[in-house]
Amino acid sequence: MREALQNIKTAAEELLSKADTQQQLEELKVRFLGKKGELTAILKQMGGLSAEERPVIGALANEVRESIDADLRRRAKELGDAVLARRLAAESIDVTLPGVQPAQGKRHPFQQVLDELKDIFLGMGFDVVSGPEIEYDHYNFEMLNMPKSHPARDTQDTFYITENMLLRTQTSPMQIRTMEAQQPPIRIICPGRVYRSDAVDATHSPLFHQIEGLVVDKGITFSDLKGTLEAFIKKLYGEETRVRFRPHHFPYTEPSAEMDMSCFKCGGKGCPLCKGEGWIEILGCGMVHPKVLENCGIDPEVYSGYAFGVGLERITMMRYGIDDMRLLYENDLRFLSQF
Ligand code: 2NL
Repeated sequence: MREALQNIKTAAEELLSKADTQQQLEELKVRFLGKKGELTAILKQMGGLSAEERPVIGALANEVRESIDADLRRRAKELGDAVLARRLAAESIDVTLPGVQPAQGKRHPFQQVLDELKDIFLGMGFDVVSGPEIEYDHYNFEMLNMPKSHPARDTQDTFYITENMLLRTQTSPMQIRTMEAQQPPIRIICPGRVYRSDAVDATHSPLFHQIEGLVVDKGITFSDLKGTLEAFIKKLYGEETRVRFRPHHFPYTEPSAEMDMSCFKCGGKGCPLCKGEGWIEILGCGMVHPKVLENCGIDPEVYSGYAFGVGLERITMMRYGIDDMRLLYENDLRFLSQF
C-alpha cells in the first residue's frame, strides 16, 4: 500500500506539471482526490490493515493528499499568472511613443479681416445683417435708382437667373430690404458674397465679397460719413493713416465720393505699391439718394443718410500685403498658414 500511495503521488506530480489548462487541473483533481478517485480507492482498503499499520498508512495517505492538493493549488496559480501575463503583454501600450500631432486650423485671412471689421462697426453701434445671394432685379437695381435702361446695370457684368432674378452684384439689396422693413434710425453693415461676370485675374474674380454700410437718421450729414469712415480706416490700418475724399458718381448716392487712404507701405511718399501716388483707393461712398429713401418709404424731407461699399478682397490684400487675389481663393495651406 505504501508503494501504491507513493505511485499515486508520483503520477499526480508528473501529470500536474504537464497540465496547462484549468480544465485539465479539474480533471486531475477528480481523478486523484475525488470521491471515486484513486486515493479514496486506497483508503477504502485500509480496513484490511493491522492495528499497527493503519495509523502509519493513514498518516502517509494524508501526506499524499496534502501534497497533491498543494501541487494542484500551485499549478492553478501558475496557470492563472501565465494567463494574466499574456493578457497584459497583449494589451500593453507604449505610452512613450510620440503622439500624432493634430493639424490645427485657423481662420481664413478674409474671415480674420471681416471679424476685425465687424468688431470695429459693432463698437460704433452698427448691427450686422445678411440676406439672400439670389436676388430680385427689383432689389439689386430698380430700388437703387438703376432702372432697366441704366448703363450701370450693364448686363455683361450680371449673372441673370431669370428675367427678374440674378446673383446679387452688391449687398445693397439687403440694405434696401432693411429700410423697407423699418423706419430710422438705421445703422447697419451688410457683409457677404457678391457676383459679377468677370474673368479671373490678379484683381478680379466672378465671386467676391463686399461690405456695405448704411446709416439713416434725422440730421445725418457728409461730416458723419467722413468721421465714421476715417475712424474705421484708422482702426484697421493704424492711427497714422490719413484719408481723403474725391468726388465720384454712383446712381444711388448724391453726392458720391471715393475715399483714398495714405499708402500703408510708404506712408504717402510714393512707392511702387501706390504707383508713386502716396494714396490708395479704398472704398466708395455717398449720401443716400433721396429717391432711394423714397423708394423704401422713408421721407427724405425728414431723414438723411450715408452709405458706403468696400471690397473685402481689397482691404484683406492691403492688410497683409498680398498682391494676387487668386492666392486667397486657391486654399493652398502653405499660403494660408502664413496669416
Ligand atoms: C463701390 C461703392 C457703394 C453704396 C455702395 C448704397 C446702398 C444703398 C443706398 C445707397 Cl441701399 N448706397 N451703397 C453707396 C456708395 C458706394 O459702393 O465701390 N461699390 C462697388
